[in-house]
Amino acid sequence: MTEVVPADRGLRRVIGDGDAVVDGEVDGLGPDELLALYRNLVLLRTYDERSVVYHRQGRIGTYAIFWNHEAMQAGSVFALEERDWIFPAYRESAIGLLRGMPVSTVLSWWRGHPSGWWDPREFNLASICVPIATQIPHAVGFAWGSALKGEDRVALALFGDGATSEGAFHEGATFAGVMKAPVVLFCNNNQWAISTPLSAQTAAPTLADKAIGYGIPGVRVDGGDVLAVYEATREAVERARAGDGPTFIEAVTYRAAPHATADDPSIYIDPERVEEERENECVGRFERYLRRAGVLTDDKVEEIRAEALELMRAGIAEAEAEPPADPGLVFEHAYANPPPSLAEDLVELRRILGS
Ligand SMILES: Cc1ncc(C[n+]2csc(CCOP(=O)(O)OP(=O)(O)O)c2C)c(N)n1
Ligand SMILES: [Mg+2]
Repeated sequence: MTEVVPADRGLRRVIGDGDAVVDGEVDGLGPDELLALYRNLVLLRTYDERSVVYHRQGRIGTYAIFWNHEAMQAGSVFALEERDWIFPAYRESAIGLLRGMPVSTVLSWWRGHPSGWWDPREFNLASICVPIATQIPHAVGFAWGSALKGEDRVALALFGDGATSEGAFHEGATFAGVMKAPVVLFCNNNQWAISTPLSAQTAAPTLADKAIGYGIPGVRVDGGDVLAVYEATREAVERARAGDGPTFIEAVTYRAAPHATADDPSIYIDPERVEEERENECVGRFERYLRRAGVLTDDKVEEIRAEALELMRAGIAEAEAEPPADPGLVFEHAYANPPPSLAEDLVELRRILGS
């Protein structure tokens, strides 16, 4: 039975505001799990903030900032088992850190270095998709294939609001619904696709409404509330594991940083709305919740932040210690039978690089 939360109903939330809106609790999450979740949020936040600095210092290339997306990433992954697979987009480039991937690997990816490539089977993490929505049919096909093989695996596909306008989303969601693939379609609705606002993206009242057309449940959560994200994903994972098929989750947030380091949002975005979002950003919200619950102290915050910073320092040092890649790699994997002009291009590239 399809259930969609109507547009006029509030988003699902667990974290209160420390005032009139009281804090909720999530079954099964004790102090240890809550702290583990906080650690994951801080790791992602630290990665993101340091990466913007590294970009400005010319140490990594163009970077897709995910500031304030951490709750959606950490919350959804926390609901998975290790054997479940993640299919990320560029906005989730550092999600592998939550699976024990070294920081240097992710940084190397952004440095365009081959040491940033990984074997997806090592972390049950597919490679990052930059073409919008292409990871969705990958995730659905993987999930269906796993089910056919009798494996107990769920796939989590992460994508943006803009991705829901792509053919690949439609194809993946249709297929997932019909085949009852054990997949979670997780949409981070940050209300922008570079400079295209949500209002120009769709006439649907909510993105979760789209789920009706695929015959799958659509749920809406506050994307800045890590506990609501976790709980909604856990339910979706349980449905998938029980053989009840996919769920579409729309996590609503608002992009509080530029699309990427190459973008200037000041010419199209509403600065007051950004300010509002930044004040209520997701890591601080969870931190205040944990303090109210008596789970987090100043010392613990310091320790967790220092640990994450140290990981970043070591990670960038390791990435920068990699010997430069052979420029021939740029050409090697593009053609089975390369046209002769490419050989000339490579000679020219080697001349310029002095390699
Ligand atoms: C197939 C395809 N078309 C266009 C682009 C160019 N492009 C890069 S990011 C982006 C916006 C995507 O927005 P959304 O899906 O909301 O994700 P967000 O960046 O907000 O996380 C576009 C159109 C692309 N990468 N792939
Ligand atoms: Mg978006």
